[in-house]
Amino acid sequence: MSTPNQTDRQHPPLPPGQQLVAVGKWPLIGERQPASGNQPWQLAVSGSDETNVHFSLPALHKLKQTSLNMDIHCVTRWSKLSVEFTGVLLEDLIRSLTVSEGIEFVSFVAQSTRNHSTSLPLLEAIQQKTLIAHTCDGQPLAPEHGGPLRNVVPGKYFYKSVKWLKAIDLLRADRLGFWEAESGYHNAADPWLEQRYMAPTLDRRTAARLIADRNFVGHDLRSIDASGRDLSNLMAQGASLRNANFNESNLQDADFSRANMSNSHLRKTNLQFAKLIGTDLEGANLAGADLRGADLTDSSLIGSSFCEFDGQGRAVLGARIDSTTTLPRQILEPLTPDQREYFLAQFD
Ligand SMILES: Nc1nc2c(c(=O)[nH]1)N[C@H]1C(S)=C(S)[C@@H](COP(=O)(O)O)O[C@H]1N2
Ligand SMILES: [Mo]
Repeated sequence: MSTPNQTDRQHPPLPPGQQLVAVGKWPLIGERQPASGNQPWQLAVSGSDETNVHFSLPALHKLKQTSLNMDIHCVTRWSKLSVEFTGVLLEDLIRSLTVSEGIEFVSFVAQSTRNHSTSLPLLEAIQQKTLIAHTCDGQPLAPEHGGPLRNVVPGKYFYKSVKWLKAIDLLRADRLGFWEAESGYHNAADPWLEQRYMAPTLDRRTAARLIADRNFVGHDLRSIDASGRDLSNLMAQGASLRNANFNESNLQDADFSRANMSNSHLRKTNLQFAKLIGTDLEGANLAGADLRGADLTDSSLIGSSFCEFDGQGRAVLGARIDSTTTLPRQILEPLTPDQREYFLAQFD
């Protein structure tokens, strides 16, 4: 399978497992503001034969400008179609430079307290039409979305697009980005191939022991397979359970307070009286889960699913809630419209 480019629309409009945000919505993901400093804004480029290469914003505006229309696909399963970014193509930016011998990768580095970055093979970044963008839909890029400058990479999950871009490092060896290292997000990030996560790092013996003990507290159990298990009363406060598979498991009375369960698989799980307080459930699938008595106070639900629909838009596998479910209405706000409607129909 190949990655479609912007003019190739024979593919379905949405990559697998993605759902559309409401018109006009653009969720904020990850860091919310740049680290202070870098005023007036400067973009540094390393890895060329020239020394000390910097571009000010006015200097970037003097280079050839390109506008491209792209679809945003977040790894946490929300998509926003047709956003127009304007700026300088990476290809045009580095054309004026002599890239040093042996360079094969590019790292995009943010002005960020955690030194946020992401990387790609240089050739791929160029082929994907990576843009150093200062303008979005005709307006200066908003600070919360990375203004004054971010890179955008059409055709990759959006974590390859770094907000508050301060440096482009041309490298001989790859340097894994923040989310790729921290969360196990796939380094290739092709949404059409659903390259969301690298292979699990957890060994099976450890996983089996933790499952037997029903104690996940504070552990890093990304991508663990705990499907079809009896895990009632599981203790999992603060655990990292990104992409964990709990499909059809019994999680009655489990405590997932403050756990990271983004993109976890909770289809048809029994979550009766489970504590999902302050839990990150972004992109999680809870279709058909039993949430009676469960507490979802302060959980984060960007891109989460609670219901599957048939071809006619009828709810076929909805999560079960009732008056004993604690689900404050404001936490439903970031759900996609069809998912929200499913709940609102339950409340009536
Ligand atoms: N500096 C910085 N850039 C970042 C992130 C971040 O946390 N810090 N998160 C990434 C992720 S995971 C996504 S989905 C997009 C979100 O961009 P948005 O907040 O404009 O929607 O930014 C990407 N770039
Ligand atoms: Mo993301």
